[in-house]
Amino acid sequence: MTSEVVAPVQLDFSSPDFSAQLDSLLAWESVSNDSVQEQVKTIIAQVRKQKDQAVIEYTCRFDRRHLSSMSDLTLGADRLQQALDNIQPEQHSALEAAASRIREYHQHQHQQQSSWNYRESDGTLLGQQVTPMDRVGLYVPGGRASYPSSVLMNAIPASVAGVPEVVMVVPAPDGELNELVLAAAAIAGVSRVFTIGGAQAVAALAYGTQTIPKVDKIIGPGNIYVATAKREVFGQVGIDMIAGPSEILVVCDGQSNPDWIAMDLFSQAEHDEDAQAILISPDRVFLGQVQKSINRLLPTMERKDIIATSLNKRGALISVPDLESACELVNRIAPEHLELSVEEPEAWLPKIRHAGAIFMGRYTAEALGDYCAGPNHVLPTSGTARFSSPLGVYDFQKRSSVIQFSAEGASEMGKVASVLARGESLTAHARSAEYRIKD
Ligand code: HSO
Ligand code: ZN
Repeated sequence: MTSEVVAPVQLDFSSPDFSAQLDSLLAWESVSNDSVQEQVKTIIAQVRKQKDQAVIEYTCRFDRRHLSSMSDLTLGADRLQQALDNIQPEQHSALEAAASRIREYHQHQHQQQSSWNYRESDGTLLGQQVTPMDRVGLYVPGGRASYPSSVLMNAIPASVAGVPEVVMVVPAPDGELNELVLAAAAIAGVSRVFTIGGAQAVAALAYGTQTIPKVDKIIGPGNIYVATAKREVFGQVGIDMIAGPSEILVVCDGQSNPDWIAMDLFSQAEHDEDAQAILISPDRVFLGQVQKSINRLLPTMERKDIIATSLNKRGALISVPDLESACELVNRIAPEHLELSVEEPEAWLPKIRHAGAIFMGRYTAEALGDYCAGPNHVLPTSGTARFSSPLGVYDFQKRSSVIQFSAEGASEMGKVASVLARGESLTAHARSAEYRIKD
């Protein structure tokens, strides 16, 4: 049992040790383990060889289920519809409300991703054609981190991108299913659900079995077995990023309600003992007030043990000389979620270069972004916002280059290609281009 005393480390931007302290605060080893990798490789090989039979056997073994055929693992459209009846009407309408905002946001994103082309003066046409993938597989974990909101966030962009089939897998340990997850799947337009999980589910989606269709890309979070399996099948199929623990970084000018800020830090700390919640402020008195709010509010929290462990292990209160240095620090940390709880967030926004999602102003709780603001809650973690972006419509599309030469264009460019091809000693290339040169 974790103690309820919470003391996130206190750091000072101006101290000479700060850089080293920051590095150790942010250090995060993405999980990888040789023995897990061996087991995962065996599971993948078995599923490739024995297909449905291997999936059934692993599911009986790992999820303690009694199954005779794949039909016991398959949920059709009527079972998903039934889940909508099984949940509270209030939950149903909240899921619908969230889904429609997520859909609308991603439709805007879709409009920015269209095909384009241009014509050169001799009639040559060049462009890019954007097309959706044919089929994607969504992995939904079982247990504590089985989030209906994540079903919406993963499946809706795929359907907005025009992917005709989204297949979902979700383990049902001991036969237990989460009705809210199934209801979210129904609302998000998931086509089929298989109640399987672990590396065997990833392998089945990557290679296909008699029953489970092979997909083009596997998305969605999972435990170390799932993450390892996704890495193993990458190349055979596309995968999304391997998510690390949740993170929140709050920059506050000291004028917000300290209870609000403490609860915002808790909101990500409660996900996971490895989650990271950091507050940066130029106001030392305010940092002390937030520490007091943390102490007072923590005992009221259902997940107080997880929050306490997370804040003690990876949390921090950082004092900075001014908001300018706060922004510099944000860019070094490149957090998954950034709250700019300051008077004029618009003035600071242009200074933020690296953050998965930016929550502007005192009213914009990060939690709203997790559920219903509209933008995606699948975001780059562990500093990867330096080079990657939120999950979006673009993750379910690919681009094809389109090239059409006019006779004249082919003649002109044939000369260029011919010279370059001969330089590479590729004569067939050269002659193919030369055929089209006009005399
Ligand atoms: N904050 C999580 C997503 C989530 N929150 C799901 C609540 N449910 C991503 O870091
Ligand atoms: Zn969250």
